Amino acid sequence: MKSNYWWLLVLLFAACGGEKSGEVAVAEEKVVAVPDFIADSAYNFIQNQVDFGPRVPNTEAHRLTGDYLFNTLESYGAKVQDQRFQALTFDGVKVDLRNIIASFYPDKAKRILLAAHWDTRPFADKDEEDPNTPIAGANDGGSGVGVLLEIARVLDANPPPSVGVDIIFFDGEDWGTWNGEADPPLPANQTDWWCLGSQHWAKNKHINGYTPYYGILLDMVGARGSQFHKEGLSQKIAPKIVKKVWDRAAKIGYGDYFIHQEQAAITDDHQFVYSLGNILMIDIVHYDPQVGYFGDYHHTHKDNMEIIDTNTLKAVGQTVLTVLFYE
Ligand code: AHN
Ligand code: ZN
Repeated sequence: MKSNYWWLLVLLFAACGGEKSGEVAVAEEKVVAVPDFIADSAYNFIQNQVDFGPRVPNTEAHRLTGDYLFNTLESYGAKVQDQRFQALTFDGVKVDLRNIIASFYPDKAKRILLAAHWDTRPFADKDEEDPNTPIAGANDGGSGVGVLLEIARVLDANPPPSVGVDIIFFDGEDWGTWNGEADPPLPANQTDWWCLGSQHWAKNKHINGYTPYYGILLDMVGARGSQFHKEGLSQKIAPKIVKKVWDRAAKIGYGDYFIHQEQAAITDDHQFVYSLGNILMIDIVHYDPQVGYFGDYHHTHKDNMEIIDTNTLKAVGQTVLTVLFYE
């Protein structure tokens, strides 16, 4: 909150200075009060998920985590809905899946959709020591949900933004094909082995004709030292939204995290929200264009609480929150 008053003073000063010297004042953006995103709180939301154990579909930890997410969103005043369905994994398992959909200020017409996946990968196929056991998924799964739960908490505790906000936790994102192996043929009603929840939701939206202004997906947004480049598909379908988010990050001091450089397009939930659901959604995802892949913890047992950093959570959370309040 302090920083908002600071900006106000700077603007007033700039405006007065301009008048005195007879210069034409540059049109300044109206200052909006943006609440604080508390990174320690987001961290705790990640810890709570990890404490349930791996959130692998068809397990008790997955069921209990789903209830925890539903109840937590409801406790922050959102109207929350479950979307339960079944899907088939690449290795032939029929999984019971659950998308969790929360609406804040459901009567507002202009809406922003925020999303993350809440399931975790059932194996650690890129781990050299122990590839056959499920990962903790602190960053891959946990971090996006943790940031969005903190945004939900902040929305409840503060005067609302002008826009309505929907938060979707997609299930079944991360049971895709084993690293390096070819995709088996798909069932008729599935487009990909990854992202089962977003595929289902995009074809069966919780509200008929639901058309948010745009969407932002968060995936792997909590690791120490992460940088976020402009993901290829996001940049292709919604360059203005990407620019808006990256410019906002720079403006509030997170330019070291949000890099003005494009990276390859990746398969992630935003792809299906766009291609099957016709909604412009961008992806904020930790992907290292130098390495040409996700971080070294990706789909290994390194993806635990030790790699989570509140500075990264703050950069992403405060940026997304600020974008919301400026809409
Ligand atoms: C690819 O592996 C190319 N896409 C999967 C995206 C993903 C997995 N995000 C988190 N885990
Ligand atoms: Zn993953």
